[in-house]
Amino acid sequence: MRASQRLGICGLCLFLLAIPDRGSPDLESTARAAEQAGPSLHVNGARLRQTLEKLSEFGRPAGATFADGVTRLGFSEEDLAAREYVMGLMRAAGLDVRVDPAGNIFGRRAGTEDLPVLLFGSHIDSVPNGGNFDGDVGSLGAIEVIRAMNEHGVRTRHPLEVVIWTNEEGHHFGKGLFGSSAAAGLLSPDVLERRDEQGLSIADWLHRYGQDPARFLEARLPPNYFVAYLELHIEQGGILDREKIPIGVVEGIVGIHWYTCQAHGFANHAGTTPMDQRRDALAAAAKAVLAVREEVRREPGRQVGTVGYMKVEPGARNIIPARVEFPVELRDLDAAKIERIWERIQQRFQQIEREESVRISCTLLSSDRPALTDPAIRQAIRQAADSAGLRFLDLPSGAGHDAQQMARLGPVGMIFIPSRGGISHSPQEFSDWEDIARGAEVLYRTILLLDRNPPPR
Ligand code: HGY
Ligand code: MN
Ligand code: MN
Repeated sequence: MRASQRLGICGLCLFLLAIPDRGSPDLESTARAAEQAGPSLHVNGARLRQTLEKLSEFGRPAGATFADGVTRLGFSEEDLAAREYVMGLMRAAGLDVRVDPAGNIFGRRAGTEDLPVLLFGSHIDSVPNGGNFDGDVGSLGAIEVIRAMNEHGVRTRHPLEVVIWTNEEGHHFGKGLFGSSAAAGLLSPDVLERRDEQGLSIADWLHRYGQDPARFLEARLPPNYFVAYLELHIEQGGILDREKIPIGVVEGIVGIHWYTCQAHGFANHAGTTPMDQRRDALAAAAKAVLAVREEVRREPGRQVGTVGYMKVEPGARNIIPARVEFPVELRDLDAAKIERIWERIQQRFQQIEREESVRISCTLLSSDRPALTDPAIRQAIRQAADSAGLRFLDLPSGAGHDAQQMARLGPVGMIFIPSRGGISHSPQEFSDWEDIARGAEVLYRTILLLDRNPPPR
């Protein structure tokens, strides 16, 4: 990890109080006031925490507590209810709220000039049995920034838009970054026919989200829609926590390939079929899992590969498994490396087919390109952290984010805060409330800096 760690002025302590600015109307002095505010926060950490704790109730298991995490899948009743709560927060903050044909929620705050927007936000859907911070911190942190600007009488040149992306995790329907992909014009309408375990299609869910699937392609944002896209997010890894550094300046976001594979064997009697006459789909799939891990480890670097589940049929202890479905997920900052590793994995699968007399077939479910963040936005984030007296560290993102789809449309930046123990996609996912407030403060200050000096096109 290139630790371009630069120490900012180390603030002695942070005040979790909104320091009332005397409402200076002009932009220059407002932004400068923010920069010169030192470690005091403009955002209200206690208020932000309260909204995050309320959001965590949508999809919390019955009888559970905050610490038990959440299941709030994109395109689910829990997500639908949570969206109403979040849109209520946006309206209460004075934002003009609209929902696009892919279900993405936008909340607009007028600027003083007719300019492209400064866009910032994240997602509120979760993985199954996930945590209460992934996506939520950036989504509700963005709304807290708007409230803080209202309280401080801040006007910006650029219109500001908070965005809540639909179905970022993609657990439903196997298309991650769904809403931001639609906004980037990367999805064709045939994706709407994908069905979930209840037999409902994405089109059915879009109707439930108040949208007309026939207008799906209108979700694509026009060219030059934003001058910069920013996303505050938990790191989901352990670097910042281990280094005890509160702010991460994201260098780039990994590409992610999702494949779905099937091992096709032959069901037969477990007692009467000799061991050398079996076509055992599960034994073949087990070899395939280890082959994925070996091929990912075969070359140096940060690449990762995962087989997250197996579905075995018919699934009885006295029948030789006939069919096994398993996913393969590959990630790296280098798309060519992902392809190279996948080639090697497929060769290993062909060898397993010969050894086990089992056919293995795989289809590409989705692939999202890696994305580098914008240097000028990275510098603005460093400057914002510095002005708040916060140390920062440049680092890559091993997690995928909506920002990587927005990078197709314009300059993006991401601000990370530490994840305790590097744990995420788990009920044990946790970030300190002070770190969350600090992250929102850096988002606040970065927006003001970019408003005055937007990144070059
Ligand atoms: O899977 C990911 O990297 C992200 O959390 N959706
Ligand atoms: Mn996320
Ligand atoms: Mn996630």
